[in-house]
Amino acid sequence: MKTFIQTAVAALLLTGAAQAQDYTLGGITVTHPMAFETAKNANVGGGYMTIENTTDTADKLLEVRVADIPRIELHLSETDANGIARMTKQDGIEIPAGETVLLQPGGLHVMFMELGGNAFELDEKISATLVFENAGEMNVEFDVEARSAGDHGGMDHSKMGHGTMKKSD
Ligand SMILES: [Cu+2]
Repeated sequence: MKTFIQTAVAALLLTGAAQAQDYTLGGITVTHPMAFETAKNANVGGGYMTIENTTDTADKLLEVRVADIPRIELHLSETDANGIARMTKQDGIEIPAGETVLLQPGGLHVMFMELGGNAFELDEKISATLVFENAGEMNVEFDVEARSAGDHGGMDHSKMGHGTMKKSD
């Protein structure tokens, strides 16, 4: 039966992988870039993905570009001992050799800013270019997905004043 179970598990893994879009450039693989739908009047939205570096050289995500969004930053969300969440602007996101880095709610994320009323709508796709120091420029599409209960640990960017943001530089 072992063979049967292994086959079944492999089939499940393949099915799961097929649902999320993967992008590969050089030794960098980006899995499931996504953003949550935003409120109509929201000015900012968060972007998330998994980035794997299969090479033996460190790489770095330097910036994210989207044609219609004038300002996009890379942020780290952290919650201090008093439960106050803060976002710090990052000077790129390091992707160490052979490692996988998660951009996820409550941690590292792409911050789409100055949306100016162009809300992210459910099932929309946002065409973006990820710029890596070594791998170069990778075109991806962020899937806009519904906010879920499991997302409550994430920061509600639409309510968060950027006055609490500290710049690391
Ligand atoms: Cu942010």
